[in-house]
Amino acid sequence: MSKSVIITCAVTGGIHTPTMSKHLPITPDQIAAESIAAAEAGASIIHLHARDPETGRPTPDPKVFMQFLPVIKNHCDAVINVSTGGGLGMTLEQRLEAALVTRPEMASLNAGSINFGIFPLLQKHKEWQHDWEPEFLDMTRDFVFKNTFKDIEYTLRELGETHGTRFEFECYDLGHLYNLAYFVDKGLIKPPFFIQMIYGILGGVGADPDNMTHMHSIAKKLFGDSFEWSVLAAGRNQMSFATQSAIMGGNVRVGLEDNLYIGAGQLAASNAEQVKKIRRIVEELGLKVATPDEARERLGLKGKDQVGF
Ligand code: KMH
Ligand code: ZN
Repeated sequence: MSKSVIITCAVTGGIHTPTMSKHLPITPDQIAAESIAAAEAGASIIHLHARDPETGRPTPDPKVFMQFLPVIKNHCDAVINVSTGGGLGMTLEQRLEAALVTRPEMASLNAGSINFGIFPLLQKHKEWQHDWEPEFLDMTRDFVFKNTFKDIEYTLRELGETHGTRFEFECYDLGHLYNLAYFVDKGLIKPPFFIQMIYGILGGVGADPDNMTHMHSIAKKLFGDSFEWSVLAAGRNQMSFATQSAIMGGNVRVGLEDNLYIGAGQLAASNAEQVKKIRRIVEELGLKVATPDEARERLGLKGKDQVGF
């Protein structure tokens, strides 16, 4: 019997900027409303970053997170996943601050360092709402998204061991699976763990379907049946890669963090629109969508009542 498909929705992220889409949620109220609607549409995990309500710039400030996390928790059952990726350019301490304060059921953990190039997005707009937007994108020509073994171990210990938070392990390339295998061998990552394979970030592995089949088969060799896996692809490959993952027995991630569009040249009006689309696809394939409690059970999460918000 095939397992149900866990839909994660990453509602705002720290990559896209306000000029790129008027539908990108910025304020705590917008982030809460988009998250609750995505959960109602079928997302069982909501992956969250925070933004400065005035400028839309990614912020690590736990006080901003605390303006939307309790609202989401009180209005839906979805698993809340607090990003430790934050915004490009933040220190690891800044990136971890909100998760250490809020002790969520789940947090992202980036499984290796990469060049993280989002500067090609500069070509899409001539005018920007805020000065920080083009500066932020341009900075990534010379930017390494640093996630060293020390950083990963620190996060596993301080957030995982200390607070019982479990992780969405973000793997942007094949080598990141081997980084995880090192920590599995050390006993710092225990099954069932959740691997998020990421395709199409400039600096990471490209969005070629062969890369997914290869990464999946290497993950099986390294980890056997002890892991759950999910796929996100940046930009226009989002839905086709999510579909391929569902067909191969994996889970899926959608949301405006990863892609602002719903079809060619057509901006998504909301996160829920993308969740509904992948849900339709999954159900048309004859598969079921996982409930939040099914996701909790499969990923070994501590429970909604064990968080710090
Ligand atoms: N923006 C995605 C490509 C994180 O939040 O830790 C990766 C991500 C990172 O979701
Ligand atoms: Zn993220």
